[in-house]
Amino acid sequence: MDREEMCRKLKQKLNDKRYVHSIGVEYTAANLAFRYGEDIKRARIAGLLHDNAKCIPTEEKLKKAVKLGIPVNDSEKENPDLLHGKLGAYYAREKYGVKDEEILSAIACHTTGKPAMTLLEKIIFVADYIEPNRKLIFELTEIRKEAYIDLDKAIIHILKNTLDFLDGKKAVIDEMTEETYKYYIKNRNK
Ligand code: DGI
Ligand code: FE
Ligand code: FE
Repeated sequence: MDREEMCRKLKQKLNDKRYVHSIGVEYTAANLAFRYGEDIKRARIAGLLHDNAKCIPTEEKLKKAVKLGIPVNDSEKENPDLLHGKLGAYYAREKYGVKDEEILSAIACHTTGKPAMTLLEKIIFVADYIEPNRKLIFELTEIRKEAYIDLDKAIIHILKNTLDFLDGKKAVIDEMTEETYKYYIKNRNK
């Protein structure tokens, strides 16, 4: 499927704000790909499609994941919006014709990250957070700079902010978010 067709389809699935965000992640991922030597086309596709399942109603996300045989953990049951990455990877394959497993896995893990991410996974994780349409969240200006200097440092900074934010609102923290943070504290730039 070419980009134009992907965009047409995506636009039907997302609200305007989410669509604009997706285009922002596409271009930011392309920029990070220039900087770190990732394939630009793959970075763009993963960025464009990363949130394709975001606008499915919350309870539907859970129902669809169960129906499709996607493993659902306790924190995802509690907060089914966390499933939009895994569902998004499924739809990218089935509805957008993406066959590249690395693109699919970058979509699947973009919300929590995971230990030992590939370069493409890291790029999507960071691009999602720093893209230009994001409202100015805490320390975003710094994180944007870091992203182009030291990608792992930016990942740690993003996870730290997310964990603090979730702690502050007493949200259930997914074990993968926690594990990713611990992993990158220990294994930064290894
Ligand atoms: O889909 P986006 O809004 O572009 O970004 P995202 O996929 O990173 O999702 C961000 C949301 O996910 C944000 O509200 C924080 C939340 N989140 C990230 N990790 C966890 C989490 N929520 C819970 N409950 N637990 C987590 O571990
Ligand atoms: Fe997302
Ligand atoms: Fe996003």
